[in-house]
Amino acid sequence: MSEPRTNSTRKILVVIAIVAVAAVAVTIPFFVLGKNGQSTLPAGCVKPAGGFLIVASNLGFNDSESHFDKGSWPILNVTQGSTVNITVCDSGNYAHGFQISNYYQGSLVTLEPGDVLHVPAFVANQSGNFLIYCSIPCPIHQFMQYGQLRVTAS
Ligand SMILES: [Cu+2]
Repeated sequence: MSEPRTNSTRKILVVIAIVAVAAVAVTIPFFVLGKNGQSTLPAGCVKPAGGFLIVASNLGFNDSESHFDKGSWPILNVTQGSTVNITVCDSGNYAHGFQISNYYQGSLVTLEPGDVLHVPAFVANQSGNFLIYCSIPCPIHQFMQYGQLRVTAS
């Protein structure tokens, strides 16, 4: 008489174990995302009107690590002669440099975690593709070397 009861208890335990494993599997990515700084942006980390927002997280510039094998990222498209506004924020755990070949290289700009950088507005007077990259050593440096400002000739 006691055997069926034991079997149903076992079934219930198996179901509980499956539910527990599933709950942990669903929850883990949220902790990982939190660690990567994706859930909270620094105060003032806002896309400028008509401009671009670049978030430097532990996953690169705008998650460039996940685009690493697909080519340049991030890509900022503008027309020659237009004024370019870019805000860069550091939502991750590492300091980064921020440079744009030809357009924003005057000084070595370093972003500390939590920093928000408003790149001084500039006019894209020269057409072509210009590299956007991190200019100081950091743990994810290789994923922050292939951004592009693409200036289309007017
Ligand atoms: Cu770097």
